Amino acid sequence: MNNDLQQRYTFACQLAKEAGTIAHTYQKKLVEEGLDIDVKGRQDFVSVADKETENFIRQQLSLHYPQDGFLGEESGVSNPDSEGTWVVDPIDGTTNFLRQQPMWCVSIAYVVEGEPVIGVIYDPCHDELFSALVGQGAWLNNRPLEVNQGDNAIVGLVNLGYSAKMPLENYLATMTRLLEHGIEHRRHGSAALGLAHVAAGRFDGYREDFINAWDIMAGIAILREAKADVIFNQIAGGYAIQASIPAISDLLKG
Ligand code: LIP
Repeated sequence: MNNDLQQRYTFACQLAKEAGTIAHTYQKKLVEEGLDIDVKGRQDFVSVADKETENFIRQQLSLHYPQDGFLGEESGVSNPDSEGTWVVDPIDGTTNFLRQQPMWCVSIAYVVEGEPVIGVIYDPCHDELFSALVGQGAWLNNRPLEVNQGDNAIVGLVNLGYSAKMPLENYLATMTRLLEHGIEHRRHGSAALGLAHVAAGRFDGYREDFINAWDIMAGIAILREAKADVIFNQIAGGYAIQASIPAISDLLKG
């Protein structure tokens, strides 16, 4: 294993936890102090917590890996021609965060030639670190993760994401097809955490038909190491993502 990658993985795991603590501190102060919130678009918000958490991550990565590229949801791209790029969502599930709900996380991925080789997702509300380094397995804290490979899986629960950038009919058709096959769904509003929960066996699958790189790259690395079926395609302006236990991959795809 490339020692540099191993060092980046270890660093990213610690960095995600430190960044998560910063964001969680903001959330805990929300009720007393409030937060300045900007509206980026329909159901798309950003607060000083997002910006400060991303600034911290970006500064630490720039200090320790100045030659690496960076793509952050709030601050954009730097060093785009570097060999590897850190792809970061400082708070994935921003709407939940701002409404003092727990379904949000810090997502950090290291991507080489368009493929995530390190994925780290930290949920500060539950102190859960989901992580993977290519070839080294997927982990939840110190527990190895692997999704159910059989066709005897107790299949029943899928996490769906929705973006208004895609026709509502697509989302409704997926929901209907699943329900017609007796499969329930939830919609938590954090793609990164939803993907991590598939790797942990809490959902049988995740699908979202338009999503950004910073929402999915860490989850893809983790799910591939957890032996899930992962399909992600670049589309105009973003990606489409699907990940599941093998038993329902075709049904989820439709
Ligand atoms: C969110 C995604 C979610 C999607 C939301 C939003 P954010 O990311 O994780 O899956 O449906 O529209 O993009 O904005 O909370 O970082």
